[in-house]
Amino acid sequence: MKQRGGSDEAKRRAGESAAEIPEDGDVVGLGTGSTAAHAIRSLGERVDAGLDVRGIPTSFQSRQVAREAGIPLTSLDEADPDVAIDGADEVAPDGALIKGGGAAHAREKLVDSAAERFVVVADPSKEADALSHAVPIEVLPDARVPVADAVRSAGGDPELRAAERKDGPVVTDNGNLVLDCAFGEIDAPNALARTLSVTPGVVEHGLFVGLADELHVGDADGVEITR
Ligand code: ABF
Repeated sequence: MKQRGGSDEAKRRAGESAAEIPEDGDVVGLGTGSTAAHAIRSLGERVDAGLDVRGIPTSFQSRQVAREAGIPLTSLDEADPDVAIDGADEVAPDGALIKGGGAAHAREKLVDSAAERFVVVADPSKEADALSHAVPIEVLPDARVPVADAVRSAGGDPELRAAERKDGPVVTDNGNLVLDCAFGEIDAPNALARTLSVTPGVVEHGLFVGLADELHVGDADGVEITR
């Protein structure tokens, strides 16, 4: 699995810390990315030891990790998550996030926002004084050009995400494309989020504002938890 940014040890500590949260009977949103994968594997060890939880994956990748870890799965059709554990690409001091580096942010936002408690797992490389990472926007394939125009009108610089291992674009689990949109430092994430949300053809964007309840940041010495 691709490792972005910080050390795998820091990610593992953060993931293991968050995996301690779920209790018997809980439904757990299972995030995407390498940090969330540590949480899923750690939760799988607790399931092995007798913990009774069900998971709701946020992507094909997290579904695979959860199946390998032996976590029984369910869906939003059946239950709302009590807890969701998910990674991030950038975390601001007020808990606003940019997500979507794994192109899974549409289902991540669905599951994370449905959860009673949304726990973000990260390493220190993700923390920033202000959000400035490019914002991933999942778009319907036919909407690529009009959405790119709308992003430019909003002051952004859109770039179609290309697949790493083959010619052509990244295609999401939902069959859509991703525009990575650089806005520089984002002064008003809420306003930008609203603008993007109402743009026709946008399936979902990676600004997660006002959603995170708790942040677990791992480093070489331990885990810092912020609520
Ligand atoms: C997902 O994986 C994303 O929303 C975020 O883009 C990314 C974080 O990846 P990692 O934990 O591998 O750094 O949670």
